[in-house]
Amino acid sequence: MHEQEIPPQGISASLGSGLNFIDGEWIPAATGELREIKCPADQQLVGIVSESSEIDARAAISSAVRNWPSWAKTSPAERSALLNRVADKLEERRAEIALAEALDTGKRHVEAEYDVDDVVKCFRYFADLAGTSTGRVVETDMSHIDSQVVYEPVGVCVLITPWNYPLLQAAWKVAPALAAGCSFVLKPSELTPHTSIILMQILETVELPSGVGNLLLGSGSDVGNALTSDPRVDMVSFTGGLETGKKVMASAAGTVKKVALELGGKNPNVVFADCDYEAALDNALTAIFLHSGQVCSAGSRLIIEKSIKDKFVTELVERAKNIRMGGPFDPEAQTGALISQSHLDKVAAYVNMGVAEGAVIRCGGSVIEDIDLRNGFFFPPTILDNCDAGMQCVQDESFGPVLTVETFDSEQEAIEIANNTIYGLAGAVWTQDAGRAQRVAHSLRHGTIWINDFHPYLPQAEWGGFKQSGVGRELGPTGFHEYLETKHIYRNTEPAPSQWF
Ligand code: TXE
Repeated sequence: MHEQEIPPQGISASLGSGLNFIDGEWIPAATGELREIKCPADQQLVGIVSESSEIDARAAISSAVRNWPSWAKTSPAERSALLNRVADKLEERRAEIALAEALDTGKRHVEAEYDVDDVVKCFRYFADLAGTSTGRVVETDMSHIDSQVVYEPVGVCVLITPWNYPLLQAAWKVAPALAAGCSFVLKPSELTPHTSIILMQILETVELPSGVGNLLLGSGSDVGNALTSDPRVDMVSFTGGLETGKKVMASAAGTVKKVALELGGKNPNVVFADCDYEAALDNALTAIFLHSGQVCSAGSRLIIEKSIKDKFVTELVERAKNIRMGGPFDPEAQTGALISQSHLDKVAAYVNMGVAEGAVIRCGGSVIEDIDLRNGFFFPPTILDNCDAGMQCVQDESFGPVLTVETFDSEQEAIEIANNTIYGLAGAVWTQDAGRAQRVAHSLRHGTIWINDFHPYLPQAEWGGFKQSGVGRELGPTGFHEYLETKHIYRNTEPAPSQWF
Protein backbone atom coordinates (compact mmCIF):
# COMPACT_ATOMS: atom_id res chain seq x y z
CA MET A 1 0.00 0.00 0.00
CA HIS A 2 0.96 3.62 -0.29
CA GLU A 3 1.43 4.66 3.37
CA GLN A 4 5.18 5.06 3.01
CA GLU A 5 4.84 7.15 -0.11
CA ILE A 6 2.97 10.02 1.53
CA PRO A 7 5.08 12.54 3.43
CA PRO A 8 3.99 12.72 7.09
CA GLN A 9 2.34 16.16 6.82
CA GLY A 10 0.67 15.32 3.54
CA ILE A 11 1.40 16.15 -0.08
CA SER A 12 0.77 19.89 0.22
CA ALA A 13 3.51 20.15 2.84
CA SER A 14 5.95 18.38 0.54
CA LEU A 15 4.98 20.75 -2.25
CA GLY A 16 5.81 23.65 0.05
CA SER A 17 2.29 25.02 -0.17
CA GLY A 18 -1.37 24.33 0.02
CA LEU A 19 -1.83 27.98 -0.78
CA ASN A 20 -3.53 30.22 -3.27
CA PHE A 21 -1.30 31.62 -6.02
CA ILE A 22 -2.28 35.24 -6.63
CA ASP A 23 -0.25 37.92 -8.42
CA GLY A 24 2.82 35.69 -8.40
CA GLU A 25 2.71 35.06 -4.63
CA TRP A 26 1.78 31.93 -2.67
CA ILE A 27 -0.60 33.24 -0.04
CA PRO A 28 -3.03 31.75 2.49
CA ALA A 29 -6.77 32.44 2.36
CA ALA A 30 -7.67 35.81 3.88
CA THR A 31 -9.69 34.15 6.64
CA GLY A 32 -6.88 31.67 7.37
CA GLU A 33 -9.32 28.82 6.88
CA LEU A 34 -7.98 25.41 5.89
CA ARG A 35 -9.36 22.19 4.42
CA GLU A 36 -8.11 18.65 4.87
CA ILE A 37 -7.80 16.58 1.69
CA LYS A 38 -8.25 12.84 2.23
CA CYS A 39 -7.72 9.97 -0.16
CA PRO A 40 -11.14 8.51 -1.13
CA ALA A 41 -9.65 5.00 -1.14
CA ASP A 42 -8.78 4.92 2.57
CA GLN A 43 -9.45 8.41 3.98
CA GLN A 44 -5.79 8.89 4.76
CA LEU A 45 -4.72 12.54 4.99
CA VAL A 46 -3.23 13.68 1.70
CA GLY A 47 -2.72 17.34 2.52
CA ILE A 48 -4.05 20.53 4.07
CA VAL A 49 -4.89 23.44 1.80
CA SER A 50 -6.36 26.94 1.96
CA GLU A 51 -10.10 27.42 1.89
CA SER A 52 -10.83 30.70 0.12
CA SER A 53 -13.60 33.22 0.54
CA GLU A 54 -14.98 35.96 -1.69
CA ILE A 55 -12.16 38.25 -0.51
CA ASP A 56 -9.60 35.94 -2.10
CA ALA A 57 -11.75 35.54 -5.22
CA ARG A 58 -11.80 39.31 -5.74
CA ALA A 59 -8.03 39.52 -5.18
CA ALA A 60 -7.41 36.76 -7.73
CA ILE A 61 -9.61 38.49 -10.31
CA SER A 62 -7.89 41.86 -9.64
CA SER A 63 -4.56 40.20 -10.35
CA ALA A 64 -5.79 38.63 -13.60
CA VAL A 65 -7.28 41.98 -14.68
CA ARG A 66 -4.09 43.95 -13.90
CA ASN A 67 -1.75 41.55 -15.61
CA TRP A 68 -3.79 40.68 -18.68
CA PRO A 69 -2.97 43.62 -21.03
CA SER A 70 0.79 42.96 -21.17
CA TRP A 71 0.26 39.21 -21.65
CA ALA A 72 -2.22 39.90 -24.46
CA LYS A 73 0.54 41.79 -26.30
CA THR A 74 3.04 38.90 -26.27
CA SER A 75 3.65 37.20 -29.59
CA PRO A 76 2.07 33.83 -30.40
CA ALA A 77 5.60 32.43 -30.76
CA GLU A 78 6.43 33.47 -27.19
CA ARG A 79 3.24 31.90 -25.88
CA SER A 80 3.83 28.74 -27.88
CA ALA A 81 7.37 28.40 -26.49
CA LEU A 82 6.05 28.84 -22.95
CA LEU A 83 3.44 26.09 -23.41
CA ASN A 84 6.11 23.71 -24.70
CA ARG A 85 8.24 24.46 -21.64
CA VAL A 86 5.22 23.63 -19.47
CA ALA A 87 4.90 20.30 -21.30
CA ASP A 88 8.61 19.57 -20.68
CA LYS A 89 8.25 20.27 -16.95
CA LEU A 90 5.10 18.13 -16.73
CA GLU A 91 7.07 15.26 -18.25
CA GLU A 92 9.89 15.77 -15.75
CA ARG A 93 7.47 15.72 -12.80
CA ARG A 94 5.24 12.93 -14.17
CA ALA A 95 5.75 10.54 -11.23
CA GLU A 96 5.09 13.18 -8.59
CA ILE A 97 2.00 14.50 -10.42
CA ALA A 98 0.54 11.01 -10.87
CA LEU A 99 1.07 10.31 -7.17
CA ALA A 100 -0.76 13.51 -6.17
CA GLU A 101 -3.60 12.83 -8.62
CA ALA A 102 -4.04 9.22 -7.48
CA LEU A 103 -4.12 10.22 -3.81
CA ASP A 104 -6.56 13.09 -4.32
CA THR A 105 -8.98 11.15 -6.54
CA GLY A 106 -8.50 7.56 -5.34
CA LYS A 107 -7.98 6.46 -8.93
CA ARG A 108 -5.40 3.83 -9.87
CA HIS A 109 -1.90 5.23 -10.02
CA VAL A 110 -1.37 3.83 -13.52
CA GLU A 111 -4.47 5.69 -14.74
CA ALA A 112 -3.13 8.89 -13.21
CA GLU A 113 0.12 8.36 -15.15
CA TYR A 114 -1.82 8.08 -18.41
CA ASP A 115 -3.68 11.27 -17.45
CA VAL A 116 -0.36 13.13 -17.14
CA ASP A 117 0.61 11.94 -20.63
CA ASP A 118 -2.68 13.32 -21.96
CA VAL A 119 -2.03 16.62 -20.20
CA VAL A 120 1.38 16.88 -21.88
CA LYS A 121 -0.20 16.23 -25.30
CA CYS A 122 -2.78 18.92 -24.61
CA PHE A 123 -0.13 21.57 -23.84
CA ARG A 124 1.87 20.62 -26.92
CA TYR A 125 -1.23 20.76 -29.13
CA PHE A 126 -2.18 24.27 -28.00
CA ALA A 127 1.48 25.33 -28.32
CA ASP A 128 1.15 24.41 -32.00
CA LEU A 129 -2.15 26.22 -32.33
CA ALA A 130 -1.04 29.47 -30.67
CA GLY A 131 0.11 31.06 -33.93
CA THR A 132 -2.88 30.05 -36.01
CA SER A 133 -5.28 32.85 -35.05
CA THR A 134 -4.08 35.08 -37.87
CA GLY A 135 -7.45 36.30 -39.10
CA ARG A 136 -8.30 36.91 -42.75
CA VAL A 137 -8.67 39.55 -45.39
CA VAL A 138 -12.26 40.00 -46.54
CA GLU A 139 -12.76 40.29 -50.30
CA THR A 140 -15.09 43.10 -51.40
CA ASP A 141 -16.03 44.61 -54.77
CA MET A 142 -15.10 48.13 -53.52
CA SER A 143 -11.51 49.12 -54.30
CA HIS A 144 -11.40 51.80 -51.55
CA ILE A 145 -12.27 49.40 -48.76
CA ASP A 146 -9.75 47.29 -46.84
CA SER A 147 -11.61 44.83 -44.69
CA GLN A 148 -10.05 42.30 -42.36
CA VAL A 149 -11.20 40.00 -39.59
CA VAL A 150 -8.79 39.59 -36.68
CA TYR A 151 -8.86 37.47 -33.55
CA GLU A 152 -7.99 38.86 -30.12
CA PRO A 153 -7.81 37.26 -26.68
CA VAL A 154 -11.16 37.27 -24.93
CA GLY A 155 -9.59 38.71 -21.75
CA VAL A 156 -9.89 37.59 -18.13
CA CYS A 157 -11.12 34.01 -17.79
CA VAL A 158 -12.46 32.09 -14.80
CA LEU A 159 -11.75 28.38 -15.19
CA ILE A 160 -13.70 26.04 -12.89
CA THR A 161 -12.84 22.34 -12.90
CA PRO A 162 -14.19 19.10 -11.34
CA TRP A 163 -12.65 16.25 -9.39
CA ASN A 164 -12.72 13.30 -11.79
CA TYR A 165 -9.82 14.35 -14.08
CA PRO A 166 -8.49 17.32 -12.12
CA LEU A 167 -5.30 18.15 -14.02
CA LEU A 168 -6.59 17.10 -17.43
CA GLN A 169 -9.67 19.32 -17.11
CA ALA A 170 -7.46 22.19 -15.97
CA ALA A 171 -5.16 21.62 -18.97
CA TRP A 172 -8.08 21.68 -21.41
CA LYS A 173 -8.81 25.23 -20.21
CA VAL A 174 -5.44 26.68 -19.11
CA ALA A 175 -3.54 25.69 -22.28
CA PRO A 176 -5.91 27.32 -24.83
CA ALA A 177 -6.45 30.35 -22.56
CA LEU A 178 -2.70 31.02 -22.41
CA ALA A 179 -2.22 30.21 -26.11
CA ALA A 180 -4.85 32.80 -26.97
CA GLY A 181 -3.32 35.48 -24.72
CA CYS A 182 -5.87 35.41 -21.89
CA SER A 183 -5.19 35.71 -18.16
CA PHE A 184 -7.06 33.43 -15.78
CA VAL A 185 -8.21 32.43 -12.32
CA LEU A 186 -8.25 28.63 -11.99
CA LYS A 187 -10.60 27.22 -9.35
CA PRO A 188 -10.12 23.46 -9.08
CA SER A 189 -12.53 21.22 -7.22
CA GLU A 190 -12.10 21.65 -3.49
CA LEU A 191 -11.72 17.85 -3.26
CA THR A 192 -8.72 17.52 -5.60
CA PRO A 193 -6.47 20.61 -5.51
CA HIS A 194 -2.95 19.18 -5.54
CA THR A 195 -2.22 18.75 -9.23
CA SER A 196 -3.51 22.27 -9.92
CA ILE A 197 -1.02 23.51 -7.30
CA ILE A 198 1.74 21.66 -9.16
CA LEU A 199 0.61 23.16 -12.48
CA MET A 200 0.90 26.66 -11.01
CA GLN A 201 4.37 25.85 -9.67
CA ILE A 202 5.33 24.82 -13.18
CA LEU A 203 3.91 28.02 -14.68
CA GLU A 204 6.01 29.95 -12.15
CA THR A 205 9.11 27.91 -13.06
CA VAL A 206 8.71 28.55 -16.79
CA GLU A 207 8.31 32.26 -16.00
CA LEU A 208 4.75 32.97 -16.95
CA PRO A 209 4.59 36.67 -16.01
CA SER A 210 3.29 37.19 -12.47
CA GLY A 211 -0.46 37.42 -12.08
CA VAL A 212 -1.35 36.10 -15.55
CA GLY A 213 -2.26 32.71 -14.03
CA ASN A 214 -3.93 32.70 -10.60
CA LEU A 215 -5.04 29.79 -8.45
CA LEU A 216 -7.96 29.99 -6.05
CA LEU A 217 -8.51 26.99 -3.77
CA GLY A 218 -11.81 26.33 -2.05
CA SER A 219 -15.41 25.38 -2.41
CA GLY A 220 -17.54 26.52 -5.34
CA SER A 221 -20.45 27.29 -3.05
CA ASP A 222 -18.26 29.87 -1.23
CA VAL A 223 -16.40 31.52 -4.12
CA GLY A 224 -18.35 30.43 -7.22
CA ASN A 225 -20.75 33.32 -7.35
CA ALA A 226 -18.04 35.92 -6.73
CA LEU A 227 -16.07 34.48 -9.64
CA THR A 228 -18.90 34.07 -12.13
CA SER A 229 -20.74 37.34 -11.47
CA ASP A 230 -17.77 39.75 -11.29
CA PRO A 231 -18.15 42.34 -14.09
CA ARG A 232 -14.37 42.34 -14.67
CA VAL A 233 -14.44 38.71 -15.82
CA ASP A 234 -14.90 38.26 -19.58
CA MET A 235 -15.42 34.51 -19.79
CA VAL A 236 -16.27 31.56 -17.59
CA SER A 237 -15.34 28.04 -18.64
CA PHE A 238 -16.90 25.43 -16.37
CA THR A 239 -16.84 21.65 -16.24
CA GLY A 240 -19.06 19.96 -13.68
CA GLY A 241 -22.61 18.86 -12.96
CA LEU A 242 -25.72 20.04 -14.79
CA GLU A 243 -27.32 21.77 -11.80
CA THR A 244 -24.14 23.70 -10.95
CA GLY A 245 -23.72 24.54 -14.64
CA LYS A 246 -27.17 26.17 -14.68
CA LYS A 247 -26.19 28.29 -11.66
CA VAL A 248 -22.96 29.34 -13.36
CA MET A 249 -24.81 30.31 -16.52
CA ALA A 250 -27.41 32.32 -14.57
CA SER A 251 -24.75 34.08 -12.53
CA ALA A 252 -22.68 34.94 -15.64
CA ALA A 253 -25.80 36.21 -17.42
CA GLY A 254 -25.92 39.28 -15.16
CA THR A 255 -22.96 40.77 -17.06
CA VAL A 256 -23.49 38.78 -20.29
CA LYS A 257 -20.19 36.92 -20.07
CA LYS A 258 -19.04 34.45 -22.61
CA VAL A 259 -19.75 31.00 -21.13
CA ALA A 260 -18.43 27.55 -22.01
CA LEU A 261 -20.00 24.62 -20.16
CA GLU A 262 -19.22 20.88 -20.15
CA LEU A 263 -21.92 19.23 -18.05
CA GLY A 264 -21.61 15.49 -18.43
CA GLY A 265 -23.95 13.06 -20.12
CA LYS A 266 -26.07 9.95 -20.17
CA ASN A 267 -24.26 8.32 -23.00
CA PRO A 268 -25.75 5.56 -25.19
CA ASN A 269 -23.68 2.56 -26.23
CA VAL A 270 -25.67 1.06 -29.14
CA VAL A 271 -24.82 -2.57 -29.96
CA PHE A 272 -26.21 -4.28 -33.09
CA ALA A 273 -26.36 -8.06 -33.50
CA ASP A 274 -23.84 -7.86 -36.36
CA CYS A 275 -21.13 -6.29 -34.18
CA ASP A 276 -17.67 -7.68 -33.53
CA TYR A 277 -19.03 -9.48 -30.47
CA GLU A 278 -15.88 -9.82 -28.34
CA ALA A 279 -14.78 -6.24 -28.97
CA ALA A 280 -18.25 -4.88 -28.19
CA LEU A 281 -18.51 -6.95 -24.99
CA ASP A 282 -15.11 -5.93 -23.70
CA ASN A 283 -15.62 -2.26 -24.52
CA ALA A 284 -19.08 -2.19 -22.97
CA LEU A 285 -17.31 -2.92 -19.67
CA THR A 286 -14.66 -0.22 -20.18
CA ALA A 287 -17.33 2.22 -21.34
CA ILE A 288 -19.08 2.23 -17.98
CA PHE A 289 -16.67 0.86 -15.38
CA LEU A 290 -13.49 2.83 -16.24
CA HIS A 291 -12.71 5.08 -13.23
CA SER A 292 -15.82 3.57 -11.61
CA GLY A 293 -18.11 5.41 -14.00
CA GLN A 294 -16.89 8.85 -12.91
CA VAL A 295 -16.30 9.91 -16.49
CA CYS A 296 -18.46 12.50 -18.27
CA SER A 297 -18.58 10.30 -21.38
CA ALA A 298 -19.21 7.02 -19.51
CA GLY A 299 -21.29 4.58 -21.56
CA SER A 300 -23.97 4.30 -18.91
CA ARG A 301 -26.79 3.16 -21.24
CA LEU A 302 -26.34 -0.15 -23.03
CA ILE A 303 -28.86 -0.19 -25.89
CA ILE A 304 -28.69 -3.63 -27.43
CA GLU A 305 -30.46 -5.51 -30.23
CA LYS A 306 -32.96 -7.93 -28.70
CA SER A 307 -31.70 -11.02 -30.52
CA ILE A 308 -28.32 -10.99 -28.73
CA LYS A 309 -29.32 -9.33 -25.50
CA ASP A 310 -29.63 -12.40 -23.22
CA LYS A 311 -26.26 -13.89 -24.13
CA PHE A 312 -24.45 -10.51 -24.20
CA VAL A 313 -25.78 -9.29 -20.84
CA THR A 314 -25.19 -12.66 -19.14
CA GLU A 315 -21.53 -12.59 -20.22
CA LEU A 316 -21.23 -8.91 -19.30
CA VAL A 317 -22.55 -9.68 -15.81
CA GLU A 318 -20.03 -12.52 -15.33
CA ARG A 319 -17.16 -10.25 -16.27
CA ALA A 320 -18.45 -7.31 -14.21
CA LYS A 321 -18.62 -9.53 -11.11
CA ASN A 322 -14.90 -10.22 -11.49
CA ILE A 323 -13.77 -6.59 -11.70
CA ARG A 324 -11.41 -6.00 -8.80
CA MET A 325 -11.66 -2.76 -6.85
CA GLY A 326 -8.78 -1.40 -4.82
CA GLY A 327 -6.63 1.52 -3.77
CA PRO A 328 -4.34 3.51 -6.08
CA PHE A 329 -1.31 1.27 -5.49
CA ASP A 330 -2.98 -2.14 -5.38
CA PRO A 331 -1.42 -3.90 -8.41
CA GLU A 332 -4.42 -6.21 -8.72
CA ALA A 333 -7.01 -3.43 -8.73
CA GLN A 334 -8.82 -2.68 -11.98
CA THR A 335 -10.86 0.25 -10.70
CA GLY A 336 -10.87 2.54 -7.70
CA ALA A 337 -13.05 4.35 -5.20
CA LEU A 338 -15.77 6.94 -5.68
CA ILE A 339 -14.80 10.48 -4.76
CA SER A 340 -16.77 10.91 -1.52
CA GLN A 341 -19.32 9.45 0.86
CA SER A 342 -21.98 11.82 -0.47
CA HIS A 343 -21.27 10.70 -4.02
CA LEU A 344 -21.47 7.04 -2.97
CA ASP A 345 -24.82 7.77 -1.30
CA LYS A 346 -26.03 9.39 -4.53
CA VAL A 347 -25.03 6.34 -6.58
CA ALA A 348 -26.70 3.94 -4.10
CA ALA A 349 -29.89 6.03 -4.11
CA TYR A 350 -29.88 5.97 -7.90
CA VAL A 351 -29.74 2.16 -7.90
CA ASN A 352 -32.62 1.99 -5.41
CA MET A 353 -34.62 4.35 -7.60
CA GLY A 354 -34.02 2.03 -10.57
CA VAL A 355 -35.23 -0.99 -8.61
CA ALA A 356 -38.33 0.91 -7.49
CA GLU A 357 -39.04 1.68 -11.16
CA GLY A 358 -38.84 -2.02 -12.10
CA ALA A 359 -35.19 -2.51 -13.05
CA VAL A 360 -33.57 -5.83 -12.10
CA ILE A 361 -30.13 -5.87 -10.44
CA ARG A 362 -27.99 -8.44 -12.29
CA CYS A 363 -24.80 -7.71 -10.32
CA GLY A 364 -23.55 -5.28 -7.70
CA GLY A 365 -26.20 -2.93 -6.37
CA SER A 366 -24.96 -2.33 -2.83
CA VAL A 367 -21.73 -1.74 -0.93
CA ILE A 368 -19.87 -4.99 -0.32
CA GLU A 369 -18.26 -5.94 2.98
CA ASP A 370 -14.55 -6.19 2.30
CA ILE A 371 -12.04 -5.66 5.06
CA ASP A 372 -9.47 -4.13 2.67
CA LEU A 373 -11.94 -1.60 1.27
CA ARG A 374 -13.78 -0.68 4.46
CA ASN A 375 -12.27 2.81 4.80
CA GLY A 376 -12.87 3.85 1.19
CA PHE A 377 -15.89 4.86 -0.87
CA PHE A 378 -16.14 1.72 -3.00
CA PHE A 379 -19.28 0.80 -4.92
CA PRO A 380 -19.27 -2.39 -6.99
CA PRO A 381 -19.88 -2.59 -10.75
CA THR A 382 -23.66 -2.74 -11.10
CA ILE A 383 -25.88 -3.76 -14.02
CA LEU A 384 -29.58 -2.87 -14.05
CA ASP A 385 -31.53 -4.99 -16.53
CA ASN A 386 -35.06 -4.53 -17.93
CA CYS A 387 -34.81 -0.76 -18.27
CA ASP A 388 -36.50 1.60 -20.69
CA ALA A 389 -36.07 5.23 -21.64
CA GLY A 390 -39.10 6.25 -19.59
CA MET A 391 -37.34 5.40 -16.34
CA GLN A 392 -35.65 8.12 -14.32
CA CYS A 393 -32.67 5.82 -13.68
CA VAL A 394 -32.10 5.82 -17.44
CA GLN A 395 -32.43 9.60 -17.68
CA ASP A 396 -30.41 10.84 -14.67
CA GLU A 397 -26.62 10.81 -14.58
CA SER A 398 -25.43 8.59 -11.70
CA PHE A 399 -21.74 9.27 -12.41
CA GLY A 400 -20.99 5.91 -10.84
CA PRO A 401 -20.40 2.29 -11.92
CA VAL A 402 -24.03 1.64 -12.88
CA LEU A 403 -25.10 0.40 -16.32
CA THR A 404 -28.73 0.33 -17.46
CA VAL A 405 -29.80 -2.10 -20.20
CA GLU A 406 -32.42 -1.28 -22.87
CA THR A 407 -33.28 -3.25 -26.02
CA PHE A 408 -34.38 -2.50 -29.59
CA ASP A 409 -35.60 -4.38 -32.68
CA SER A 410 -34.78 -1.97 -35.52
CA GLU A 411 -32.16 0.62 -36.46
CA GLN A 412 -34.73 3.41 -36.27
CA GLU A 413 -35.81 2.30 -32.80
CA ALA A 414 -32.17 2.21 -31.64
CA ILE A 415 -31.66 5.79 -32.80
CA GLU A 416 -34.84 7.01 -31.11
CA ILE A 417 -33.91 5.37 -27.80
CA ALA A 418 -30.34 6.69 -27.93
CA ASN A 419 -31.58 10.24 -28.55
CA ASN A 420 -34.18 10.04 -25.80
CA THR A 421 -32.21 12.04 -23.22
CA ILE A 422 -31.79 15.67 -22.23
CA TYR A 423 -28.02 15.15 -22.57
CA GLY A 424 -25.90 14.88 -25.72
CA LEU A 425 -22.24 14.46 -24.88
CA ALA A 426 -21.11 11.17 -26.46
CA GLY A 427 -22.27 7.80 -27.76
CA ALA A 428 -21.13 4.73 -29.63
CA VAL A 429 -22.43 2.36 -32.27
CA TRP A 430 -21.20 -1.21 -32.73
CA THR A 431 -21.87 -2.83 -36.09
CA GLN A 432 -19.87 -4.34 -38.95
CA ASP A 433 -22.23 -2.81 -41.51
CA ALA A 434 -20.37 0.34 -42.64
CA GLY A 435 -23.48 1.96 -44.09
CA ARG A 436 -25.46 1.45 -40.91
CA ALA A 437 -22.56 2.75 -38.82
CA GLN A 438 -22.54 6.01 -40.79
CA ARG A 439 -26.34 6.36 -40.75
CA VAL A 440 -26.54 5.88 -37.00
CA ALA A 441 -23.50 8.10 -36.29
CA HIS A 442 -25.09 10.95 -38.23
CA SER A 443 -28.48 10.47 -36.56
CA LEU A 444 -27.27 10.54 -32.96
CA ARG A 445 -27.52 14.00 -31.36
CA HIS A 446 -24.34 13.79 -29.30
CA GLY A 447 -21.06 15.73 -29.55
CA THR A 448 -18.78 12.71 -30.03
CA ILE A 449 -19.73 9.44 -31.73
CA TRP A 450 -17.50 6.39 -31.67
CA ILE A 451 -17.93 3.68 -34.28
CA ASN A 452 -16.69 0.33 -32.95
CA ASP A 453 -14.83 1.94 -30.05
CA PHE A 454 -15.52 3.74 -26.80
CA HIS A 455 -13.81 6.57 -24.88
CA PRO A 456 -10.77 7.65 -26.93
CA TYR A 457 -10.50 11.32 -27.74
CA LEU A 458 -7.99 13.42 -29.64
CA PRO A 459 -6.75 16.86 -28.54
CA GLN A 460 -7.04 17.86 -32.20
CA ALA A 461 -10.79 17.09 -32.29
CA GLU A 462 -13.53 19.11 -30.60
CA TRP A 463 -15.09 17.81 -27.38
CA GLY A 464 -18.43 18.96 -25.96
CA GLY A 465 -22.13 18.43 -25.85
CA PHE A 466 -25.40 18.89 -27.66
CA LYS A 467 -28.50 19.82 -25.66
CA GLN A 468 -28.03 20.06 -21.87
CA SER A 469 -24.54 18.53 -21.98
CA GLY A 470 -23.25 22.02 -22.44
CA VAL A 471 -22.38 25.08 -24.44
CA GLY A 472 -19.29 25.50 -26.61
CA ARG A 473 -16.43 23.10 -27.22
CA GLU A 474 -13.09 22.22 -25.69
CA LEU A 475 -10.05 20.97 -27.64
CA GLY A 476 -9.53 21.27 -31.39
CA PRO A 477 -9.50 24.64 -33.21
CA THR A 478 -12.97 25.47 -31.82
CA GLY A 479 -11.71 24.89 -28.28
CA PHE A 480 -8.96 27.42 -29.00
CA HIS A 481 -11.37 29.93 -30.53
CA GLU A 482 -13.52 29.87 -27.37
CA TYR A 483 -10.75 32.03 -25.87
CA LEU A 484 -10.70 34.50 -28.78
CA GLU A 485 -12.93 37.39 -29.73
CA THR A 486 -13.58 38.11 -33.41
CA LYS A 487 -13.13 41.68 -34.62
CA HIS A 488 -13.92 43.17 -38.04
CA ILE A 489 -11.70 46.11 -39.04
CA TYR A 490 -13.13 48.11 -41.97
CA ARG A 491 -10.89 50.79 -43.45
CA ASN A 492 -12.05 53.36 -45.98
CA THR A 493 -9.03 54.56 -47.97
CA GLU A 494 -11.02 57.38 -49.63
CA PRO A 495 -13.09 58.93 -46.83
CA ALA A 496 -15.92 61.18 -48.04
CA PRO A 497 -19.11 62.71 -46.60
CA SER A 498 -21.90 60.15 -46.50
CA GLN A 499 -24.53 62.83 -47.39
CA TRP A 500 -27.22 60.87 -45.58
CA PHE A 501 -28.47 63.89 -43.56
O1 TXE B 1 -20.02 18.87 -9.10
P1 TXE B 1 -20.04 20.42 -9.21
P2 TXE B 1 -20.22 17.88 -7.86
C1 TXE B 1 -21.68 15.61 -12.24
C2 TXE B 1 -21.94 14.24 -11.66
C3 TXE B 1 -21.89 14.50 -10.19
C4 TXE B 1 -22.56 15.85 -10.11
C5 TXE B 1 -22.26 16.65 -8.87
O2 TXE B 1 -23.22 13.79 -12.02
O3 TXE B 1 -22.58 13.54 -9.43
O4 TXE B 1 -22.03 16.55 -11.22
O5 TXE B 1 -20.88 16.66 -8.61
C6 TXE B 1 -17.56 24.13 -8.49
N1 TXE B 1 -20.47 28.33 -8.84
N2 TXE B 1 -20.29 15.83 -12.63
O6 TXE B 1 -21.19 18.42 -6.88
O7 TXE B 1 -20.73 21.07 -8.06
C7 TXE B 1 -16.96 23.08 -7.61
O8 TXE B 1 -16.28 23.67 -6.51
C8 TXE B 1 -19.31 28.04 -9.45
C9 TXE B 1 -20.02 15.76 -14.03
O9 TXE B 1 -18.89 17.54 -7.34
O10 TXE B 1 -20.55 20.70 -10.56
C10 TXE B 1 -16.07 22.36 -8.59
O11 TXE B 1 -14.88 23.08 -8.77
N3 TXE B 1 -18.66 26.88 -9.25
C11 TXE B 1 -18.72 16.42 -14.35
C12 TXE B 1 -16.90 22.38 -9.88
O12 TXE B 1 -17.84 23.43 -9.69
C13 TXE B 1 -19.20 25.99 -8.41
C14 TXE B 1 -17.60 16.13 -13.42
C15 TXE B 1 -17.66 21.09 -10.18
O13 TXE B 1 -18.48 20.78 -9.09
C16 TXE B 1 -20.41 26.24 -7.74
C17 TXE B 1 -18.02 16.21 -12.03
C18 TXE B 1 -21.06 27.48 -8.00
N4 TXE B 1 -22.22 27.81 -7.44
C19 TXE B 1 -19.33 16.02 -11.69
N5 TXE B 1 -20.71 25.17 -6.98
C20 TXE B 1 -18.30 16.30 -15.80
N6 TXE B 1 -18.95 17.07 -16.68
O14 TXE B 1 -17.37 15.60 -16.15
C21 TXE B 1 -19.72 24.26 -7.15
N7 TXE B 1 -18.80 24.77 -8.01
